[in-house]
Amino acid sequence: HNSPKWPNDLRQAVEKCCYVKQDFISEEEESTLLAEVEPHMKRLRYEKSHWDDAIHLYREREQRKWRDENEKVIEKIRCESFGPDAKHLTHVHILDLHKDGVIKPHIDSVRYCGDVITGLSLLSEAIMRLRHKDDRENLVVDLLMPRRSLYRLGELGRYDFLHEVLGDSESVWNGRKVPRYRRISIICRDLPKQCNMATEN
Ligand code: AKG
Repeated sequence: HNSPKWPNDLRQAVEKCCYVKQDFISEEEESTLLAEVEPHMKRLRYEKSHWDDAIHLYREREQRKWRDENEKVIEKIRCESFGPDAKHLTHVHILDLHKDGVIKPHIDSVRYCGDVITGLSLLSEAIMRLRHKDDRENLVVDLLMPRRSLYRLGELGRYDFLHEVLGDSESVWNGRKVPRYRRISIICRDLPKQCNMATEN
């Protein structure tokens, strides 16, 4: 996607606020998170999306309280991805994407999320594709998210780019087929800006 149509510095700007950190958690940390998350997930059915939904074949839940060892991991995510003054959403979003599931291009509503979306990829690697809202075909950045990596989507990349998680058939990285298995993401966000402004309205 090295299109010549990228305006000056836009690519560097988006890569600065949207990135992946490999091996962000250990195998043991992944297992400990899964041990807490899996029993809840297994009780839920995978949902097929409605016509206007961005996600296909998923199940999800929100969690506020974590076992101590997992709370430390959640803290580590927040420390990495947010500034010191961030106002965090207290609940963490757990999204279980079926191996045939996809997340279609979307921008998270400003009603539900502030400047940053950040998460861990458990169980499977996957590719996240960012597409600029004004030129979805040419201004495209792919992020490879290996198993146990952290991704951060912030600021410019969160507001001006749609993001999606590719399905198995589309997942190719530098000519290598990236098998997309079932993937669980553990996602932290900050408070929507409107929440911060609520007292002014
Ligand atoms: C979102 O929360 O807007 C996503 O697209 C989730 C991405 C993920 O599964 O990590």
